[in-house]
Amino acid sequence: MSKGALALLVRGGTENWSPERWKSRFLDACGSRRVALLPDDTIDPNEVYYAAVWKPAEGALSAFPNLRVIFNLGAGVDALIADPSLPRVPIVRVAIEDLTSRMTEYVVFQVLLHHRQQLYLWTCQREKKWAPKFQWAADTIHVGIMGLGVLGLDAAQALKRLGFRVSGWSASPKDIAGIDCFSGENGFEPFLKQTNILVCLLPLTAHTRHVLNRKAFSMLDRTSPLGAPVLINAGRGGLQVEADIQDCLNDGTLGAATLDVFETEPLPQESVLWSHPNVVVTPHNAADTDPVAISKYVALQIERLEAGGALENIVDLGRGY
Ligand code: NDP
Ligand code: OXD
Repeated sequence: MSKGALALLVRGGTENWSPERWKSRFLDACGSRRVALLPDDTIDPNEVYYAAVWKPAEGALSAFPNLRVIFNLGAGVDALIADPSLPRVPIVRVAIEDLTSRMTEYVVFQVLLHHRQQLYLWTCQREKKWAPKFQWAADTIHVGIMGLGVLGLDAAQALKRLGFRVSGWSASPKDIAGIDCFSGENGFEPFLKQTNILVCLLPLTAHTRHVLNRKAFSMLDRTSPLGAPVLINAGRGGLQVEADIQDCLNDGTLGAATLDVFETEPLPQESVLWSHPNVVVTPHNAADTDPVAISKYVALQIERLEAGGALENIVDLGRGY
């Protein structure tokens, strides 16, 4: 009996999303199973049981009548599930140690960058100015993390270990040692009111779109040694209202921002965010997805499923994440 093939549909364009690189890793991980990088005229659509995808073209997956599982090659599924013709099969997203620790590195690095006044120090260095400033302790800063899922929780715990006061906001109530937990609409304002550095690790859904807006920024706490609050968004660009971020940086409602994700990616050349002195821009690679670790994760899930086991990290389409 045929093992069925795995079809790989990867929208490339950047070094870490090279389709050929993904194919080579999947060939290593999948043993004797056929791996076809689409478009591939030699593949019989009936033969495709599994698809591993990143931002496939709308409708591309409906070509496979025997599809059993769609593996999304990242943690966020917003782009994938926006396709109304998506086959009704389980969608599995990435939730693995490799990706989680990369995101935690990013969040810790960016929180420390703002906490340790690195933007100011870089300016001093460029001007050859020896001008130390008072440096406050970590426990005077309250970091608030939006999203206490796989990524948010790990980042929260790492920041807690560094001595920051940490709180989190999620859809459902949580009880996590050492972390002040808030949830739902009622928890939003009290969560923001005690936050000095706001870190967003939410998925993009109908409920979370544009949650990072002027109204939210105005509620952040301004009484810490940091003064004006800081925004760090590594979730999705659709979570933020960029015009509000720019205006709030300019009128002091926000002191600084680190943005890894944008309403339009790549960030357009004309965006003022590129050169704003208080903004750190990174090109959506807070937590690069590693083809070696992820192809192994997918191959293992297929093996387990075919041995009668259950899939892990299935997306709940009702919630949208
Ligand atoms: P999870 O699904 O594990 O966690 C999502 C968290 O968001 C949960 O705590 C959930 O609450 C919370 N949440 C969802 N909707 C709401 C809402 N309406 N109000 C309040 N809280 C809400 O996701 P991950 O942690 O794995 O990933 C989060 C996101 O990070 C991804 O969806 C992706 O967009 C982004 N990402 C970005 C990367 C980058 O390189 N920039 C890399 C990887 C991911 P609850 O726990 O109650 O369900
Ligand atoms: C992801 C991403 O969702 O890289 O994994 O953005």
